[in-house]
Amino acid sequence: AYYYSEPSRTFSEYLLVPNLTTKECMPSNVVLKTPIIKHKLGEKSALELNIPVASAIMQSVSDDNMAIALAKCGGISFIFGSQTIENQAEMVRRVKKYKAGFVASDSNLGPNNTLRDVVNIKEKTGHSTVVVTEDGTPNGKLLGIVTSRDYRLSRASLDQKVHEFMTPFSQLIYAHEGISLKEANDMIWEHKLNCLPIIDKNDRLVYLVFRKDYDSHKENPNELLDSQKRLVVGAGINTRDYKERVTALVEAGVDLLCIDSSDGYSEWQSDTIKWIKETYNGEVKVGAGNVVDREGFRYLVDAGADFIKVGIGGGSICITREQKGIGRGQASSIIEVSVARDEYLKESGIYIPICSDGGIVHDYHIVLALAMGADFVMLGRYFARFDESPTRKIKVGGNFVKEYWGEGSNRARNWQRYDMGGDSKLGFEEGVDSYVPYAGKLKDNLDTTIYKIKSTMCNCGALTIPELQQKARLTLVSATSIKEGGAHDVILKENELSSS
Ligand code: MZP
Repeated sequence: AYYYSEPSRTFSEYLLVPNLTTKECMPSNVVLKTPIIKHKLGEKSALELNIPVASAIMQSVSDDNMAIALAKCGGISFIFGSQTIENQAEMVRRVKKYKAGFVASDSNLGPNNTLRDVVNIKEKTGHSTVVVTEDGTPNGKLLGIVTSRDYRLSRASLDQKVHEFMTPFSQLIYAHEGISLKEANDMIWEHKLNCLPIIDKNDRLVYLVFRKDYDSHKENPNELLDSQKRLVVGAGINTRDYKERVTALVEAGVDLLCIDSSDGYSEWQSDTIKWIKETYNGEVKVGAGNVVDREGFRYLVDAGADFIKVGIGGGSICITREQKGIGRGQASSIIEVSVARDEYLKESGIYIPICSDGGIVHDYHIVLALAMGADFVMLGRYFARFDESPTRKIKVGGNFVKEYWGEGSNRARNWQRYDMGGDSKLGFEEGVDSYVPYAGKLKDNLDTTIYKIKSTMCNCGALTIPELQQKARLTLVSATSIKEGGAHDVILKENELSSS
C-alpha cells in the first residue's frame, strides 16, 4: 500500500494571513469573474461566471427555479440528473426561455403589439406593467413587458420586483417619481440614454435601469436589449444513459454538462467524455469528477474534460467516508489538484478550471478554496436553505427549516451517481435525508456572501481571483487556535436570555 506522509486537511484547519491592503483594494473594486471551461493560456474562456459559485447537482437544490435565480446573480446551477430525461430537458428549456430583464406577458401580447395596446390592456385589467419598446417611444414596437397580478403593489414590493429583474449588467442609477412614462421615454430618446423605464400602476416612472457601462453605450437604447443574453445553465449527466440524455439536453440548449459521480476516476467517465467530444466535434462542453488527487485529475483531462470537479466525502449530507472509508480532506484535495493543473498548464499551455465541490460551511471557506487554486465552488447545503430551492419549507421545533437530502440517500435513489458497473443496484446509502435552517431569499444571502468574499480578498491584497491565488498566504491552525477563533471567555447575551 502507499501511505501519504501528511494527514489530509480540510478548510477549517486553515486561515489567511493578511497582505498589504492598498488604497485601491476596496470591495467595490474586486472583480470575481472566473473561467469555467478549459482554454489556451492567454485566451479568454468561452464560458465565464460573474461570481465563482455553482449550485449542486441535486434534487433538493437545483431545479429551473434555482437556476434562474442564481444565473441572474451571475452564478450557474447544474440541473439535477436524477429525473427523467424529458423532465430535465424541460427544466433546461425553461431557463433558456427566460429573458433576464423582462419577461413575456401572461396576456396575449406579442411582438407586433404597440405600447398603446399594452396600455389598453393594462387599463382594463388594472395590471401595472414594465414596458420595453423597440425605439423607446410609446408608439414603438413592443419588445417585452413585465406584468403580474401582484403588481397592485406597495412601493416596497415594487422595489423588490425590480431587483429581481435586474441583470448582473444593470444598475439602478436613480429613482425619480412623478414623471410619466411618455416623458421618461422622451427623455431617454432625447439624451440617447441606454436604459429601461420602470413604471408603477399609475403610469408614473419609478426607476430608470441603466447598464453599468452605459457611458460607452449611449448611442442606442436598443443595445441594452440585444446585450440581454439568455441565462446560462448547466446539467448533470451520468455514465449510463448519457447518449439519450446528452442529446436531449443539447437540443434544449444547455450550456454546460457535468458528469455527476461520487468517484469520477473511472473508465466509465472516460468513455462518456470521449463519446460527447466525438459526437459533437468538441463543441459540447463537459466537466467531470469528482476526483481528489493528481492521477484522477490527469486521467479525466486526458479524456477531454473541460473542467474538473474535486471532492469526495466532504458534503454536509455525505456519509461515503463512514460507509466506505473513501475520501480525502477537501483542502488537501484542492491543493494537490491545483498543482497538477498548473503542471498541465506548463506542459500544454491549456488551463483547466477546477471546481471545489462540497464541504463549504462558512463563507470564508469559499475564499480558502479559491486561494488554494479552485476557480469556482459548488454548494448544496448553502442553496438548499433558500426560498428558491425545490424543497418544502416546514416548521420544526418553532423554527422554519427546509428539507435537504443527499443524492446517495434512499430518498433520491440516484444510484447512477454511485455506479460501479454491472447490473446490480447499490444496496446501501451514501447520503442522509436532513433539514437545514431556512434562510430566506437567495439574492439577499448571496449578496452578503459575495461582499464577505470581496472584503476578505481585500485583506489579502487581491482584486481578482488569479491575484488571490498568486498572493494568498495560508497558515495551518492548531486545535487551540481554532477555539480562539470563535467568541470565547464571554457570556453570550443570546444564551443568557434563552436560559433565563
Ligand atoms: P454541501 O455543499 O452540502 O456540503 O455538499 C454538496 C455536495 O455533496 C454535492 O455537490 C455533491 O458533490 C455531494 N453529494 C450529494 N449527495 C451526496 C450524498 O448523498 C453527496 N452522499 O455527497
